[in-house]
Amino acid sequence: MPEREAAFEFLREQLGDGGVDADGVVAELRRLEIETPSWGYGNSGTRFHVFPWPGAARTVWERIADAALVHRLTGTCPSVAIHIPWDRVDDWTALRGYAEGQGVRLGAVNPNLFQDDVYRLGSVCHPDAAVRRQALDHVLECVEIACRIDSGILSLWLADGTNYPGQDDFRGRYRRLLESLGEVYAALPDGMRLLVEYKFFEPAFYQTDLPDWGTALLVCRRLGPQAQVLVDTGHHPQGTNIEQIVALLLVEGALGGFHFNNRKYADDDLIVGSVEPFELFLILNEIVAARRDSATTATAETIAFMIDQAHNVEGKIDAMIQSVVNIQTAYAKALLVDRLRLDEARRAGDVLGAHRVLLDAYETDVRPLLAHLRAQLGLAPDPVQAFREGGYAERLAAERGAIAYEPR
Ligand code: PSV
Ligand code: MN
Ligand code: MN
Repeated sequence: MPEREAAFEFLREQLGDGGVDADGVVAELRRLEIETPSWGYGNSGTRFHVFPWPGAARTVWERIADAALVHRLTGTCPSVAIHIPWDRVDDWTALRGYAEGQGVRLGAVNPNLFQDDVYRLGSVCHPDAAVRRQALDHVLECVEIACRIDSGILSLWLADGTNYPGQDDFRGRYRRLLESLGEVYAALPDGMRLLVEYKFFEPAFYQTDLPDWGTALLVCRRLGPQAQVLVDTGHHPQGTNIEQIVALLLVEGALGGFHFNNRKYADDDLIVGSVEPFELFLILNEIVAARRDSATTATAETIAFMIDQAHNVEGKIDAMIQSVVNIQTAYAKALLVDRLRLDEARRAGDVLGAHRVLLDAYETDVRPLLAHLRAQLGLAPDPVQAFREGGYAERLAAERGAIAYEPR
């Protein structure tokens, strides 16, 4: 028996002693799907500089090809989110066909309401009705694109807000927000979801129109059940308890999806789980718990797991694979939590006993489980190593060169 399988057998036995069915965990891991973002494959940077990365994707076709490579190496990323206009093409059937030929499908459609000069004072909250109209027409075009590519998700992030007290009227902006999104909602076909993303800061630094999960939830409540909240892990103040937000949104049936990344950088450029893997585990633990609770299973089962990263000083594909592996790892650990023991400890008031149940799962080395899953899928046990040793980066660098490319 190869060493890898022996490690899995050993772990299977160990987990079995604790009442955990390792094969069941592997089967659940197999169902996990993570969407990667087209914009994470091109060059990007800070407002100070964009460092060109040799081989970074330069066109939408290359971005899709790179997402497909990530899927081939990980087996868990069958779809790729697109951003309009960065990924706009004349022939959507052709792009869709190309993606499918590469083994992936087009996923969430992200409108862009922040890069045009007219948006200086906002987009759908702008004081001028003509600008709001332009913004809405763009979002409505994205709904149409989503229909053409058969995507079920429109994910919306607004850069709207103000920089100075007195600059605009809070009540007026909120009403404009509701009215605008009401028009978007009315255009959604059955089965399409509008995911409303919040961010507590930037690019407007005094006031943000969708600053937090509470405001996003209020808006979704006004709109209807096809509108849900999108939690971008990078969009919170440092001390925020994101797993609690996740739990509350699950109970409210309002958790639509995630944009995974690391908030250490303030926004979204670092690899998810690279700095706070325990937090990622705790977030996924809430999801697993909600899946086991009949009152929340339905919502928990439809959560869109999406990565929202744009890498500055590192290789794009390598970084994306590491992000995927970090999510898989945290999810595998969340699946190991002994929920019966946790419940008992909680009921007995055993504060630290309950905490230790989580630590037991978190401290388990799940690499043999993941390697076993990949072997089932016919993949290399370590996708990062497979990418690094497969000559992909060198081949792409030779083909594409190092041209600074900014999609804007
Ligand atoms: C800006 O903060 C942002 O990172 C949001 O998280 C969006 O989801 C993303 O850009 C793509 O528009
Ligand atoms: Mn995001
Ligand atoms: Mn962001």
